[in-house]
Amino acid sequence: MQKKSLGLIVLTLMLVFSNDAFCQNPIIRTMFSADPSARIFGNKVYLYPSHDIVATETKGRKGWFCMEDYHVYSSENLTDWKDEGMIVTQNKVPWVMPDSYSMWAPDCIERNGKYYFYFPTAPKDTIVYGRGFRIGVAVADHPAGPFVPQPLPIQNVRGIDPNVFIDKDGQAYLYWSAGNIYGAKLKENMLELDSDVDTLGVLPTKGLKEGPYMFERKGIYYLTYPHVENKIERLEYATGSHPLGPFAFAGVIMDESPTGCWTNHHSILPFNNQWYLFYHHNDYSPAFDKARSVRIDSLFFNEDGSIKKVTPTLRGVGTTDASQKIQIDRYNQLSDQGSSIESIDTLDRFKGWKTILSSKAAWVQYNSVDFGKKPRKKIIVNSMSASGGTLEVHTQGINGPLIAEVKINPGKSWAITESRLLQSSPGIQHLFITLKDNRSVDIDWISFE
Ligand code: FUB
Repeated sequence: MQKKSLGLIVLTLMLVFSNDAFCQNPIIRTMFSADPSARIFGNKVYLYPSHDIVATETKGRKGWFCMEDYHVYSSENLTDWKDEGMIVTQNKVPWVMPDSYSMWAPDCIERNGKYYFYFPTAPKDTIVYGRGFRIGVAVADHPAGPFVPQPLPIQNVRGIDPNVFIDKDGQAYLYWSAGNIYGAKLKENMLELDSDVDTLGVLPTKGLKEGPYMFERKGIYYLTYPHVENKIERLEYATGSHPLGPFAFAGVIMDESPTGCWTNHHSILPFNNQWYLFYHHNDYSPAFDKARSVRIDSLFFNEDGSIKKVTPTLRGVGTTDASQKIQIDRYNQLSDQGSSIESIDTLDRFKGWKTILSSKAAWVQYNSVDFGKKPRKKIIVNSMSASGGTLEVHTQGINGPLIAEVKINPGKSWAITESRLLQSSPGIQHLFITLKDNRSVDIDWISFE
């Protein structure tokens, strides 16, 4: 075999089997994930989402939320996420109704070296607990478990979407929802309420409110929550000077989903001097909005402490290493004409997306690619084009420096094309990929060597 083709095979295998860094949205690409609660424990961010699955005749209720367990994920940089495995499952919690598939939005917090995982679900003893949701706790010595569920749910709490906050003075609070948002003090043991339940009622009175998430910044307590102001949920917040309020409505964090995903659910945290919003959207399930996926975008504050509205992006956060597969379908911007994004395989949406450039001068912009210190020599493009076509790659702007011209051969299946770079600059670059003529090209990913 010729050296060149052997090299190409090795490269292809490396790219196929490498541990991809996915800083784009959605961030979990192997299963559905929703209701993200992100926490910093040690030097890592841990993500505790719900785990949507699709109901069948024998599993859950068709057309509705269906969740049987929870996984936890960890990351040191918000871009590489590791699935640490399943931590709690419905039929191994003593008080939970078997096969109820109702393991909804959870949260987790650390206190004195123990990790407390809070989760809402349906109890099996409806005579004792009534119908509807209760909230349980599972405890671990490590953020990724193993978690041991408590034998009974928390007394005097009925509802969903638990959220826990520990104030600077060490007092812990539990928040949850049941149409409205409720809050109470937690005992030092983190397993029992230590006060009456407050309805946090100065929020908008009309429309469902759920998914509370409390945080404090510069003495302001932010009670953030999804609310149905119109037809579907948007993320809002209220502020106060005490963890149990009173709170005054302060604004909208994220508008309703432009494609109609009915729920949104979030958490907010600072990491390495930047604030982030974790939320969800039904990226892998466009026709069914109860199979959702976690996203991250940056969040910013105004001088007065108010939150700037976050516009959801596909690009997400962080930089992308130039030598990895750069999924340009998670773009920053697309040209108005001649460009589109489609699933690679509509029967298996977890295969991801492709960018289609179909008319002359159509373009896609992908920001923050890290070229490191050494100059790169070539670009690798995984693409498909029935007619063959030519791509141009610019940096800095559509008319910025031309770094590559890639001629794609005609073909009916995905193929890798390599081209020498015309020039290469170190550091972080924004990429602009343009179609040179009218011959349409589908692009799966690009990479630099
Ligand atoms: O995931 C099930 C429910 O959908 C959550 O508990 C709500 O917050 C909404 O996201």
